[in-house]
Amino acid sequence: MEDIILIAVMGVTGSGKSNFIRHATGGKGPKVGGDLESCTQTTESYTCTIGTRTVILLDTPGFDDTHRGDADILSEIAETLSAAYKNRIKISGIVYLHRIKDERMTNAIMRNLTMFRKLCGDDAFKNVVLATTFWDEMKDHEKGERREKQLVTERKWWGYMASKGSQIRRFQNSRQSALDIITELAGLPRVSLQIQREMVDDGLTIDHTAAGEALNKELAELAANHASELRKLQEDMEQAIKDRDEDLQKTISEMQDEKREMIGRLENELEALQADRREEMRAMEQRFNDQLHRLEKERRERDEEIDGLEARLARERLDSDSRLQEALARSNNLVTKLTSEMSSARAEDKSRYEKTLRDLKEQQDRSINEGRKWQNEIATANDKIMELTVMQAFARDRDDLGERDRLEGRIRQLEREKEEKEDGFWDMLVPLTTLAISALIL
Ligand SMILES: Nc1nc2c(ncn2[C@@H]2O[C@H](COP(=O)(O)OP(=O)(O)OP(=O)(O)O)[C@@H](O)[C@H]2O)c(=O)[nH]1
Ligand SMILES: [Mg+2]
Repeated sequence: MEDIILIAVMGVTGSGKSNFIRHATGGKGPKVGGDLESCTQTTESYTCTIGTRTVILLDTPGFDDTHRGDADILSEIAETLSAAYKNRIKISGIVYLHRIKDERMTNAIMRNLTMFRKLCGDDAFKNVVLATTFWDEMKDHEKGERREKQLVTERKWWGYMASKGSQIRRFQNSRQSALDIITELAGLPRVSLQIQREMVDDGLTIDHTAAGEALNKELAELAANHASELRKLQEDMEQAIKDRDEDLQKTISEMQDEKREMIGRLENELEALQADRREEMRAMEQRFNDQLHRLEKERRERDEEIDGLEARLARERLDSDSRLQEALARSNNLVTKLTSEMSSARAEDKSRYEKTLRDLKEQQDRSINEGRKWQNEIATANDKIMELTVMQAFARDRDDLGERDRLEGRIRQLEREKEEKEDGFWDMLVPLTTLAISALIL
């Protein structure tokens, strides 16, 4: 598993996580959302390759998701990360995204950030890239730069993480930019995250992890605030009843309903955080395990295919070597034969023998030179074929059929060119034999 790189992508809804992964995977990644609605509902993994290494990218739903509660999202992210850890895959890095065009650090952004920090733990901050998105939509670039600076300066925003080794980057909404960030993280020593250690090594349930406790505290505070506002509304209601102000009673009643609904939602969330999720954990672990097996199988097949090609190319080289040596050996025999015949030939035939021998030698030299040149050319073509075959295997693994077919076309073209060169070379060897024959019937 050492050459499998695991990178998680996190950030609030709409910060561009799925978009980042789509760029990294060359368009094969997740669906990206519109501007307002959150799009990614569950943690999904996608793969891309860097050189010959497979990278698993985890696309996570952002907190303050419009469809689900934060407790549910935290649980799901925690389960996925734990499943990876249980499968002995350590994290190479986390990309945390933030829209540079956001004017304010909203509650949602701050809650997301708090959860993220608790989930990582201080030791993992050196494996974090804090990246800003939407630079292409910042008309006032200097404003963006000022905001970025402020993000890094404020300890409660990115400052603390940056002081612990997190890198600050700008995502330029391009494939290269995504790959640059991934490559940087892929080169780092791997780490485990605090939530992984808490859940897997210490056997804690989500509500007892640092991130879970932080969320629990926040949800309980919010619920308490709403409850106190509800009490205040009750007092207002009693007053409105005394005043027989029916309009006000109606308004207050609506506000009370709203508050009760909010409290109900928060209580559900608090409950969700404490729910027994062992089944989900096991299912997630199995999913991760299946994915790893699939990757392993793909890699084995890829290795076999490449080994097969390597063996074929080596055989071809050996064949051509021995064919060339054979032709030269035959013509050497002829040289010996002609030389010995010449010594006993009549004086008037000697010059014909000499000429044939000269031609034969010249042809031999040319064949040796051309042979070397040809073999170099074939070796270069074979290297290229090998490189393209590896690229093609990776394109196939990531279902990039367009790229796979394009590479297939180039490989076939190279094979054809190689064949033509080969035919040309053997044609060039013919005079060695022809000369020999004409010499024989001398
Ligand atoms: N112009 C521009 N658009 C971006 C950038 N990053 C993301 N977007 C767009 O912003 C929208 C939301 O992006 P997503 O990648 O779906 O956001 P997300 O973080 O995955 O959101 P959730 O799945 O809801 O958590 C999409 O329409 C993206 O195309 C960027 O750097 N520049
Ligand atoms: Mg998404």
